[in-house]
Amino acid sequence: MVGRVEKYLLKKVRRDGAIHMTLIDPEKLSLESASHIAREAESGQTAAIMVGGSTFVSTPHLDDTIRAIKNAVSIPVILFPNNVTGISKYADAIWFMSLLNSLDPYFIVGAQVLAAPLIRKFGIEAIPLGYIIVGQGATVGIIGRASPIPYDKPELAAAHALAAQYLGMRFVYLEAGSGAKQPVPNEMVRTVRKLVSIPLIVGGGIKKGAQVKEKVDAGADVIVTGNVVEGGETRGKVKELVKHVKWYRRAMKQLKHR
Ligand code: 1GP
Repeated sequence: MVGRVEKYLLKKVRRDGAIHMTLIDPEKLSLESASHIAREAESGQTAAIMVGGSTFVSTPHLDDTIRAIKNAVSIPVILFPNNVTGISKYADAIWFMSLLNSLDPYFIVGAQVLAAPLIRKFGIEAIPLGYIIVGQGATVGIIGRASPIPYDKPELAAAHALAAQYLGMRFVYLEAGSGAKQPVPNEMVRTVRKLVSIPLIVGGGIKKGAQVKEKVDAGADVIVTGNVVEGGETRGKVKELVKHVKWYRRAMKQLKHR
């Protein structure tokens, strides 16, 4: 069943062409910084706040972080868990994700089995997501025991994404890893876009508006940034990224009206 947060995201993607989401890593930030960044990101027009990190965070700290963010913003707060410890009852939704190119069944379905009853008990909206790690894979690749898809194998990424769609997942995420030196290549985004019709999320190492524009032009529906907005001046940075997210839609509209 498609829940409230998912409906909101789909509607926004349809309306704006593509959207931006801000990732907040509770491992790195105090409660004050997390809520400050979320507030600034919301006023910069990010569509939702994702909360999660690649390594361990205590559940009480995660709970406190989500509550602080919820108090600061009215946009949805979506969990982006790396394990069962990444669940908080205070969140609006959770990416119910399977790391499709993990070598360890725990990250494909094991953690999900442990998490499912808890998610039901807490009444958190679950949004099914196929998660694919590409390139160097960064910390998440190591923790998730992934066999990352090389940057020059877009057809492999597309095969994974198509498998996600055929398995009934409603979103697919191409992840270069937080702080990746090189984001997911445009060619890979383009190849995946040609094959799959579910919304495509792209993240990892994206810092500049020009990169956002390229990914959206190649077919990304959702751009996720984390690191770049953590260093201060969040509002201005998010505004710039969002401007480029919306660029494509505007350009298409202008073409239509000619
Ligand atoms: C990581 O894709 C996200 O899961 C965001 O990456 O922190 O590099 O923006 P960055």
